Amino acid sequence: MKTRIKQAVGLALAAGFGLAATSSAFAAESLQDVMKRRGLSQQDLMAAAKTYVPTGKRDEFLAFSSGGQSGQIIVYGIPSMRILKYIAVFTPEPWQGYGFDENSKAVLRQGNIDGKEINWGDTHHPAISETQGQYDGQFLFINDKANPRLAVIDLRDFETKQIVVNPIFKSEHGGAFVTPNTEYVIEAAQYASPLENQKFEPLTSFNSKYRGGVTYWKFDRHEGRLVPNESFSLELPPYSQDLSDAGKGPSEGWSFTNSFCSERYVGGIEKGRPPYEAGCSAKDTDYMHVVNWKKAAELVKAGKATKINGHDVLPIEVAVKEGVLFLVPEPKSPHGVDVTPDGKFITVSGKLDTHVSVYSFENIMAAIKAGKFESKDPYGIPVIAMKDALHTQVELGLGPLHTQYDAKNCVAYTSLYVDSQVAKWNYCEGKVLDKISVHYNIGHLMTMEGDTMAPQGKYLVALNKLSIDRFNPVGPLHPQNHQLIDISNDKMQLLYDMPLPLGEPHYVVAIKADKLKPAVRYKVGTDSRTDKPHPGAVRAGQEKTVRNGNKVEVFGTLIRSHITPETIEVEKGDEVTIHLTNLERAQDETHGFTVSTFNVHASVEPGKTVTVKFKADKEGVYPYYCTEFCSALHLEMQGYLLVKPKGWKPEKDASLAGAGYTEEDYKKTLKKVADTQVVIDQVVGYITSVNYTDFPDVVAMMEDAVDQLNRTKEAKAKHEDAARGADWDQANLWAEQVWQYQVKAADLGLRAKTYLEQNGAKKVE
Ligand code: CUK
Ligand code: CUA
Repeated sequence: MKTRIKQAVGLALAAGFGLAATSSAFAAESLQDVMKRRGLSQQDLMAAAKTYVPTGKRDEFLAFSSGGQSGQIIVYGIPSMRILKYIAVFTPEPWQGYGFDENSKAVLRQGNIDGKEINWGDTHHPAISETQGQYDGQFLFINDKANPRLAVIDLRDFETKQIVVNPIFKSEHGGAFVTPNTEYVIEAAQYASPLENQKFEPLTSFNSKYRGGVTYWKFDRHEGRLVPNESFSLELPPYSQDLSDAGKGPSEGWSFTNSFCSERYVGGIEKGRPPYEAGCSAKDTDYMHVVNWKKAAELVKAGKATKINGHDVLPIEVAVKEGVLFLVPEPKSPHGVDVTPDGKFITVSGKLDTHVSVYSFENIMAAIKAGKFESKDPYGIPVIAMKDALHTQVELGLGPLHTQYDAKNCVAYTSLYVDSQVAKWNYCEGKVLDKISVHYNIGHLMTMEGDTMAPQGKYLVALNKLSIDRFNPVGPLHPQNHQLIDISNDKMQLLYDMPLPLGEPHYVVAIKADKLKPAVRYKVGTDSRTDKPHPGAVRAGQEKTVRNGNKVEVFGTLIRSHITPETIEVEKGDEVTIHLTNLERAQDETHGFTVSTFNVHASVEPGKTVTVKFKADKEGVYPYYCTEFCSALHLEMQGYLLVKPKGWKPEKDASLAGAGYTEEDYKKTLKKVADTQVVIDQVVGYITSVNYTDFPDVVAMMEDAVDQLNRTKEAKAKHEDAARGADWDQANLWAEQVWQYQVKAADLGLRAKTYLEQNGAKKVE
């Protein structure tokens, strides 16, 4: 019997800790042998050594990549390039229950536009919250270009907490970019449209009635939410606004937004006019918008804004009069606009120009101060001459797009889309330092914390649009290719190709992993989407089912390996709401929950309470079960939803058929229970002999174990009672239940013991 217990416990232990196996079979093979067998060069080996993260070890940086059209965020480690998580943002994600339980649905549905459900997003630019221009690791923001929206993710649990819809745009692109203390999250429009909601204007009124803009979303760091009624926008001309960046250091308080198609061309090939791409790149220059957002915010506070769709919009006229909006010409069809770490310069890449242009913030300010403008645009906005604003221009190659910065002074990296290269260059002196080829058609690139005031250097990731023949073919739709490049030396070195098979990622940001402090469990009864106590939460023993008219509300719990309640009986047509609280406190003890055919699913992490809701609109028997392999008796984490015809009554007393257990069986079970208790006592003896109270994770595991053991009392009383009445079925099954609780307690105890041994627990006297 004891072996059986040990096996059960050992199984759980192995599952929990993933015991590493070492094989001596490979010891006979030398490194040279492996290189030969696999056709690896010295350089391959060097690259492998720079990226390989041994089992059990962790990455130095965590990257948050836009998931493109998947509407999600992809989290991976650097340098290993191992994918760690998908964060569901604008798209339902069944594993995490996102969009399949009521609490996450409430977040997803905040993204409805004019009452329409939207179940996808085109994510482009993630941004990590900053304090004094440096990543603080608290929050993450990301935009949806297609349906102009912005989302907030809390990095304490990596969950999406809020989606806001832009009140005046119909598309957007220049977001999310944060101000140096995350007072605001910047989001600029892309394709101009009338700002009033559901307003039709013909394209012939493009110049007069269509508008672009930039929105400054107020962020409440304490609440961890954007505050729509303290947010505002600046009306901009119908130039297609593109990317944005916030000033920092000397340029703090200002922001910069690119544009393309400032020709305001509206196509019309159907009417014999030249197509968009011809009309939108006719002029040699477009405009960079230069905005004093600090002063704009004050003007809005002072009541100078106009309400459009209930949202504060500062009109162009007011912005010009008050001196908060200026334009600077930039070479043809620019894309990235990237402020240098010292905040002194702004790098702009013109897609159709071979140069990057480095603008000097000081020069721009001098021109503004002197009132030195070369002209006004058709909307009356003063235009600063390019030559007055420029610091330098550097010829890099074909199709420069985006720029990131190095830890080394004045060193920048720019992606060259057409050349499929990364250029390393010096923006202070205006010279090229190195180039490396990537595969193929690079869009964004990213260095570690490379858009902050304190870039970390070390690695660069090239986000290649195409992978063509790099990977094993998987049909006409190819993965994207994120290539890891070592930038710690003068020459860049390509280290690794990572296929990314989810959406088309645009931008990615990477933060030092030790800046993140994610939780491992929730306070019991938390609604993780509001961060507040969930009204449907109950503690162990308080589970109940409440009927109110045709509404049935279940307050249930989950703990290894049991769903309470085990049966839910309703009538056809009832509206069923099931709240589930995961009572576990152990790390990584998630339970899932689904009910057959009702399209609901919840992922219930330790401490979380989640609600699923559906209409029981068809009669029948529907199993529900835990969907995560959470313990050896996971499959037994089950129950039945019985949907009865209206007014149904049982024909006779519905006692369940007997299983035919004997007194002998009962005694065997009692022996098993006694043996298990010995194991538990030994483990408890060890744990209490060391300083276990110094380890919060162990304390949490012990609380869970005690919870389990406390439950044996009631079951014990029941089996003893049944035995007195010689009801051996009941006696044996309740004794088995005692053993179930013991096994779970023993499993937790052994996990705790291993943890203590591995983390240097000390004997106490
Ligand atoms: S964008 Cu896609 S490559 Cu949306 Cu930042 Cu440049
Ligand atoms: Cu809980 Cu499987």
